[in-house]
Amino acid sequence: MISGIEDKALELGFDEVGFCQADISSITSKNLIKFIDKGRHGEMKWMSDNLHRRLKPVNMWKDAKSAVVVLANYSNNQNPLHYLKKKNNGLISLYAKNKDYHKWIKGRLKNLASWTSSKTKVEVKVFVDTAPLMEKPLAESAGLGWIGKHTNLISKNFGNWTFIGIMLLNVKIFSRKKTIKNSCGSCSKCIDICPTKAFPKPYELDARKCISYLTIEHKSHIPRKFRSLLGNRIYGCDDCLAICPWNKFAKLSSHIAFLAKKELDNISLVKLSSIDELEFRKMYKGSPIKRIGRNQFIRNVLIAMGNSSSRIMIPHVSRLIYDNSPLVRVAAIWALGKLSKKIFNFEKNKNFRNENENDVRNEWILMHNELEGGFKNK
Ligand code: B12
Ligand code: SF4
Ligand code: SF4
Repeated sequence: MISGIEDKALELGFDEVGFCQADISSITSKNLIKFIDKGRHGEMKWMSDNLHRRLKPVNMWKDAKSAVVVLANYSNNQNPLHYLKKKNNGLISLYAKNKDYHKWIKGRLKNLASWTSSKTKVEVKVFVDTAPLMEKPLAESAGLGWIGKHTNLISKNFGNWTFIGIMLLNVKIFSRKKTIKNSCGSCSKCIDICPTKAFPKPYELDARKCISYLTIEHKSHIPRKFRSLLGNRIYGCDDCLAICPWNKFAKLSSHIAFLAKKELDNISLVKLSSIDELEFRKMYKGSPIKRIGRNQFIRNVLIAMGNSSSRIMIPHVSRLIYDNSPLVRVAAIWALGKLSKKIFNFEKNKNFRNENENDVRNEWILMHNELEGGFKNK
């Protein structure tokens, strides 16, 4: 049975397959509790709400005995770190430059599940990210890689650029692969490069400080202390993965669905700042970016514009001071303050009195104080 499932999974397009018991160690469960207790999940309320279910796969499905774990390679041979210097362009993390991986993986896992049920009497259930199984520890137990200091799974076949998918079964099957020894050694490149210092310790992440969380999961205003650190990253962040020396094993993905779409790759911030709701939905149809909606996306674009030090941005940022969304207006005020004190003061004099939203009024005041407190601008 085991080789049949493996062959079928590879035939469906997955790049690697492993098997393990449907269980995670008690240390992993305890660490998940610590993570939640410390509030490191931030606004991702589903994590605390589903805590009990996530502690063990059997809490999700009581009959679960083993797990089929699949990897999908999404490397497009780009080094995202090179694009950080292109300050007038928005940097979208590698995983989001084309199709939504949830759909890609889920579709194939469902096919694998139907195939398995048709060939055997085994019962199966599939999980991808949206269902909150602990995927990385299962992938590690299945011998597909090790969890690095940056908290992600590293594969000796594909480096850092893999998605994980899981299918649970109600029968026991044993892994044929040995677990892979953690090979981080004394390296600390991922910890050192993190722009927001999101790792309290190696192997621990405070999601609230991670740019991936701030740009995607955090729905309200990005806390002021992180805004400058975002640089031109407008959706997710790849720095800790991209710096990892084990990317020497990365290979170009054979899945067209994950290769960077030209129109989503390093687009001009000016162009992005002008898109309305309809254009946003059209542009990001089928992409994970669509999930955050136009206002949150423009919020991120504006923070990047504020970080660009580029005067060509000023008229485009000024226009968004008049946007209907308070989320957008706050980010526009911040960006304008970063780009030009003179135009900031002009717009403030024009708009402050008429502003009804407290958050937006507050941003005018905070930025004004920041500029009067010695902020230098050309
Ligand atoms: C929530 C989540 C996030 C959060 C939190 C990230 C994180 N490291 O947990 C945010 C939004 C920040 C995020 C970002 C990213 N994510 Co994400 N994310 C998830 C999700 C849905 C759940 C992960 C989870 O349970 N985290 C909770 C914590 C507790 O887990 P953990 O970090 O693994 O914690 C372990 C250890 O670090 C340690 N530990 C942690 N905290 C503490 C605290 C103490 C005190 C102690 C002692 C120990 C300890 O013990 C824990 C248990 O083993 C998974 C999918 C899934 N269902 O598993 C995808 C997943 C992990 N993400 C993925 C990806 C691709 C990303 C990004 C690369 C996307 C991007 N480019 O922007 C970044 C990477 C950032 C990073 N360095 O991790 C992939 C990773 C694939 C892989 N090869 O590992 C996954 C598996 C999705 C998938 N199906 O492929 N993600
Ligand atoms: S994804 Fe970026 S912000 Fe998040 S931990 Fe890695 S380097 Fe830090
Ligand atoms: S950069 Fe170094 S420490 Fe971080 S995950 Fe890669 S090998 Fe491990």
